Amino acid sequence: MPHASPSPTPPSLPSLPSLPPSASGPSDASGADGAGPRRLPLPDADIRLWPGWVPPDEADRWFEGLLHETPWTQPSTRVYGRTVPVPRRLAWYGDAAYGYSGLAHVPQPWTPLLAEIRARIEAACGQPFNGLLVNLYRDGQDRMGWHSDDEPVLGRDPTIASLNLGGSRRFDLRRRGTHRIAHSVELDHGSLLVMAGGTQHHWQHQIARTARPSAPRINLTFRRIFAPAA
Ligand SMILES: O=C(O)CCC(=O)C(=O)O
Ligand SMILES: [Mn+2]
Repeated sequence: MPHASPSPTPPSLPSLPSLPPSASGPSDASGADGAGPRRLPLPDADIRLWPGWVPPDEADRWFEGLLHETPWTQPSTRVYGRTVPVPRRLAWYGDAAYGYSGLAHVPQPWTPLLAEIRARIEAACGQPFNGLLVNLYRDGQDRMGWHSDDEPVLGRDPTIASLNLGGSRRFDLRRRGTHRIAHSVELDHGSLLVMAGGTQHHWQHQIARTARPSAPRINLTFRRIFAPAA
């Protein structure tokens, strides 16, 4: 897949702290195509969703390129004392190994395509990222359980930039210490979700299994790692 052709640059997110809160916005934060990011109406969180952040043609190119070039793995993890394979495929890119949910990810070198995407994400967020977890959800059975991205190597109040390509999936949020889904948004092809501030401290998120027909989906979460994992 060639990646050399010039492509239109999507608009940048204004720097995150300058965006006004939109607690009065619609609960699913959708309908903002072409209008910029929207802040989700959750207390103690700073989560912004930008549907259509990357134009569809380019999102298609990124999806196809990543689907075929990524060395997908399916590591095992410990769940309630049992070792089970994670219910999705994944790959870790970065400058250092990264421990996540009991998994030790061996980093792959950045590819030209991922370097291109990272540059665009960094320009949008106004900050550098040196780690990336790429997840492939092949169908509705593939999923990611409740968690916060709060590993110590991410530092306090990490900014996580999450790019969505391919099939749409529902992203659920609940307050830590509770079991009730407080908010859900649909993450569509080309959308960008940015979690910042105290979000990881106060909230958990998941991509639940679904019985609905679900096209393959690739999610990229860009992170900033402050120290190599032990
Ligand atoms: O697939 C998603 O949208 C969520 C991914 C995620 O939470 C993670 O990689 O930590
Ligand atoms: Mn996460």
